Amino acid sequence: MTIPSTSTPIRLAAADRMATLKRHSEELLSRCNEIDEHWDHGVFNRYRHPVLTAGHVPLEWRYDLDPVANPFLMERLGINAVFNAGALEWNGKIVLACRVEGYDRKSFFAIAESANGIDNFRFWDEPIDLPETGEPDTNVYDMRLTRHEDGWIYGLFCSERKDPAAPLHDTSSAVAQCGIVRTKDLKKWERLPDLQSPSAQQRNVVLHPEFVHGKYALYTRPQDSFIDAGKGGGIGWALCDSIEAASVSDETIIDGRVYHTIKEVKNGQGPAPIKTNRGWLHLAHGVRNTAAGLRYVLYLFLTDLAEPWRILHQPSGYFIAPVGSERVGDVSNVVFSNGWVLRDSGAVFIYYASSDTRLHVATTTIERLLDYVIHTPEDGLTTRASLEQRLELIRRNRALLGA
Ligand code: M1P
Repeated sequence: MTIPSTSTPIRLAAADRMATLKRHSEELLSRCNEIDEHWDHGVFNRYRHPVLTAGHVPLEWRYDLDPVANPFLMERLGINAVFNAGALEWNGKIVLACRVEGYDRKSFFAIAESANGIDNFRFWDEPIDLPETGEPDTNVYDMRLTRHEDGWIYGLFCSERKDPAAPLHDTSSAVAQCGIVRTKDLKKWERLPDLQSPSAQQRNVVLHPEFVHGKYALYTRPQDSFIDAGKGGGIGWALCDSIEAASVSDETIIDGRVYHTIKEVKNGQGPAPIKTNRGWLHLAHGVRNTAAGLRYVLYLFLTDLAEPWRILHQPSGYFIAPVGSERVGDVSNVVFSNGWVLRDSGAVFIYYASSDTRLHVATTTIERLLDYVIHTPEDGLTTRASLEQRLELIRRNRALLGA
């Protein structure tokens, strides 16, 4: 059968559609974001719209714009989701190193930039051209950006490969390890060897911004198997002599998993901690099981300035949990964050993804976060302890109210 050449009406229809696609894309990209006034608990602001979605990805990354090669103007390489982003202030703007996932389930990293950090995020011309090691990554995701005192900006991310030990019928078992890149300009990235550690699996590895005892310091997450923590888990702390051949032998758990808490099943460090006058402020995610599957929430804790592995304060419960439409997506009931920025004004922008699908911002101040982390009661670990915390609050309030 001979295939007819594309007719003029088809080409004109494609041109029309291109104009419409461009208009819709520009409407989405330039949409203003506003604080959600219905959300008011004094800790942080939520916003009406996500800051980045699959729809924000440039059309030329998805469509073949050549009318001869693609006469129907079909999307050739669709984008499934934009989520889990590392964050940095860069030339007075906010840049996000996003996890962009194609229809083929593979992720890549791409920088999106906004002047105010709240709306009008636009991707740079091309995704990050990430070099490989000698062992190709099947997938990469969740880059944490750290501006290290050695002068480099590091990106630590998860590199996933099929488990070479898996039996033939097992097409799912994978090995997760920590990939490392560094840059000075966010454009040219140098790949360093993956982190070597005693753990079978490593995800959520984060570089501490300062040397500790003259060494690079890492937050790790040792795990026995790909999904479950097994006997491992918890946020680990490890030192290494070199970042160019990063290797750790000891991982000390500084924040473990605990029964009947928001981090019962697993937890992981979020972005690099923020240095404050009261200590290092950490954002992390905690995971528990429910009859409907895993639930991921975010929590905060504060560690000692001189001993960043020593926890000083850890509020009970979650700091951010998915609400409303955030609860639905490819992996529902998930919030995850690997990026936040402290601005000179004291404002803190927290970039969190919902349900592995889209990216949001929450804004607050460092003053509020420190107040929250220092003064929110810790988890008493029993229902009686929780009840006593609440009774103490109620009775103090009733006395204030003269009741
Ligand atoms: O699907 C939720 C998250 O699951 C993983 O996080 P963790 O290793 O803590 O289970 C990551 O794959 C993350 O990207 C994802 O958002």
